[in-house]
Amino acid sequence: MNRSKRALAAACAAVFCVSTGLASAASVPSSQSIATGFGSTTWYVSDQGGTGAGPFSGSCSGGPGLVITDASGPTGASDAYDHAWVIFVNGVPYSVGPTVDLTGTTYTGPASLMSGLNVSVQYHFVPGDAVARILVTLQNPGASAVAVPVQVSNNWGSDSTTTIRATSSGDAVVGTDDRWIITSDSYGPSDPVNLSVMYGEGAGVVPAAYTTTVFGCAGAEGLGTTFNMNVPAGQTQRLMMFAGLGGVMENNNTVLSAQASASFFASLDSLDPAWIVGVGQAELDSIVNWGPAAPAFSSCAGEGYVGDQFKLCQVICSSSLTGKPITPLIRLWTSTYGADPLCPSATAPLLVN
Ligand SMILES: [Ca+2]
Ligand SMILES: [Ca+2]
Repeated sequence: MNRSKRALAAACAAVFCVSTGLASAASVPSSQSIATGFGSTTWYVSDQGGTGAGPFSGSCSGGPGLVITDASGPTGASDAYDHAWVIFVNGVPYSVGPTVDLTGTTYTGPASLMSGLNVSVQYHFVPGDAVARILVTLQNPGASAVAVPVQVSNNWGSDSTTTIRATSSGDAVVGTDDRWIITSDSYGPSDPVNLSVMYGEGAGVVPAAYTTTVFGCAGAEGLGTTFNMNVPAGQTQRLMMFAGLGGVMENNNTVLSAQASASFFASLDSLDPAWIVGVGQAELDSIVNWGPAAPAFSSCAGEGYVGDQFKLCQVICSSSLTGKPITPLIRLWTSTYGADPLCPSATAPLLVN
């Protein structure tokens, strides 16, 4: 977790943007194992996530339902999940059927009419980190608003030894004020550490409830999340969530690294650009569980900087484009002006860590 890693990720994101743009869409069977190349990180997906009894009861019976059945973290530690990231609409699991689109590491299910909404779910498995992005699209084709609960159900591989290691509120207790939650087993950890990011700062829609008891699958320990949605007629709303494994941005399996990584999942501005690759502006604008991003940087002059501040802005921004070391300049900026500088090369503040 350091600036160079983050800057590198941003640069890779730009390149990857081009490569995914060229990657051809392919219709593939819905059962897939997707290794992302970040250590041994591997995600297993299928359409067997049904429980027979809704999101937070029943069992992993294997009925229709899109699911990340399991995942291995960057170190190769296996058994992150016993079925997770199943999306239920009013208690019914979203199912993709026999085939899906797989473009690069982006797995996209077809739209399915559920409770009056066209629902689709996409999993994007980030190549450079042990991170999955879960994007739920709810499109209302009707003439009146649709109010419906959307439930997200995760059963942990850590089973009866599940331990809540950290939450974004600063304690080890799960509450709806928690944007993210880190759990693991009570060993080394042995199974991959699990980071679950359910919403961002400034969100218009946050979970109405969390439960740590879900459907049974080698125990019922997990994280169940309920969003009470209300999608206006003719409109589209989206929910974006993230899953992290092990050290998340580091190739290890420590709670400390997962916790350091979690701090980057605060807002649209702090997210690594690589994590939202492929999500267009219109889609970002429709995401209701993250607050809007800060206005884009225009230019040093356009920001209204004058004198020394204008000159320092120019040096930092031109150096950030050429890759020269800029940390001392950023420290000077931050200590003088009390905020992180912004540059056109970065969609997020240039954080000093
Ligand atoms: Ca379990
Ligand atoms: Ca908490």
